[in-house]
Amino acid sequence: MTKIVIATSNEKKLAEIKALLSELPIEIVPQSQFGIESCAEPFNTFIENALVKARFASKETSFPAIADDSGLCVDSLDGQPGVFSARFAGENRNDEGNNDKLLDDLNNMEDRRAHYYCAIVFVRSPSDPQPIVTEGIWQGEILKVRRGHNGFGYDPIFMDYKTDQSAAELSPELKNRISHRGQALQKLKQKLKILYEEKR
Ligand code: ITT
Repeated sequence: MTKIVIATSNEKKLAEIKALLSELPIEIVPQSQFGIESCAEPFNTFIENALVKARFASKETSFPAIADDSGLCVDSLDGQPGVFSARFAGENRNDEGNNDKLLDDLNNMEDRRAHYYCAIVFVRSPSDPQPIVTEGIWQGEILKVRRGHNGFGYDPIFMDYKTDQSAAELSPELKNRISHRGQALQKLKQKLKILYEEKR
């Protein structure tokens, strides 16, 4: 079975990715198994950062790699925290602090619309001239107080428009069906199926 490295250090993300790609005839290996450190994410766009993470993991392991770069974009903050979502409250990643900062920044604000965005990149090798790129967007708004205990990151304060529940109130299965990451991974899954199942 083909091995594919998942280029993330975020265990919660890894679990979501694994769940969605479980039916494919591939062996999913987290980059932690190779002792890989996170690489820098210096770009202003999610797609560029996902590409750099995927290439780095593929280079370090010599296997194909999948990376996710994602974040929360708030309309009234001109799309912030965006690519800085993981480090919104400072360099030390901290979901609690990030949520507190966002709630403070939106204090008394009427317009609380926001969306999660996810770019997924798959590379066959570090120099793959044809990376597969997919994306997903999840619309909602920022709550005034935390709700729910599932998920990670901004999930307790992100309300999904379709269910009127916070992302942290959704079951992991439902979140994966409708989320930005779920949408991007379902598209990737279709493309990987063609690559690994139908190739002669
Ligand atoms: P890797 O780079 O190692 O994959 P990371 O968590 O640093 O892990 P990103 O740079 O892509 O990943 O930052 C994503 C951040 O966006 C994440 O830490 C959360 O703060 C937020 N985020 C993305 N998807 C989310 C989700 O499904 N639920 C909640 N927050 C999410």
